[in-house]
Amino acid sequence: MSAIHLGPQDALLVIDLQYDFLPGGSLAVPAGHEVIAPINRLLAWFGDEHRPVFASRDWHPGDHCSFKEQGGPWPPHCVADTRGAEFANELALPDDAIIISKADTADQDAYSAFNGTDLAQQLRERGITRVTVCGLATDYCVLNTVTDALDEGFETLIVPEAMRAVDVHPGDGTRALDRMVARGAVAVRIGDHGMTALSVS
Ligand code: VGL
Ligand code: ZN
Repeated sequence: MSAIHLGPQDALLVIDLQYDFLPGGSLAVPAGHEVIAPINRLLAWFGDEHRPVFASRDWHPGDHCSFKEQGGPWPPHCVADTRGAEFANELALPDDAIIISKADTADQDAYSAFNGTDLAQQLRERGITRVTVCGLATDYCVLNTVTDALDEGFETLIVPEAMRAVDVHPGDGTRALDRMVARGAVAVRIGDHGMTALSVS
């Protein structure tokens, strides 16, 4: 197991930690709240090292194409400027977190935080070449963000203990993790102060 050292190349990406994806929300991810404590440890560490934090959010209009009423697969969720779209209050986001809103027009969905946003440009402007990805949900927005990050040329660390899956089909989350690693993401675990790479089996 090798320790990860943060440097000027690093940023943290927190994916969609919004009330509608947490227990009680309209598209609750099972045990989604369990990621908050590990993500807060990551936030403390990246903060100590003065590394930038990006927080994505699903930011849908009320008639979004992914909603069942519009023929999509999901119940209405994360409608812009509603409580369900707010970041969880328990999440210790720094005041200077950079917020990336996605899927904010009615006719397009975007699971990836890179899709239709300026995330890649904002990372490059800051000299970021490596991202650490955590959040919800493993099998949708995290998976698509991670594969886009790799396609965009970013070295990509993933933190399985700081993610949870929707698991529409049992095993979707595990398969998503396998796919991310197969594409080149490096799985890490959170240690006492920092992260270590998990050996790939
Ligand atoms: C997500 C389903 C629909 C996600 C977003 O954040 O993973 N999943 N919209
Ligand atoms: Zn959505």
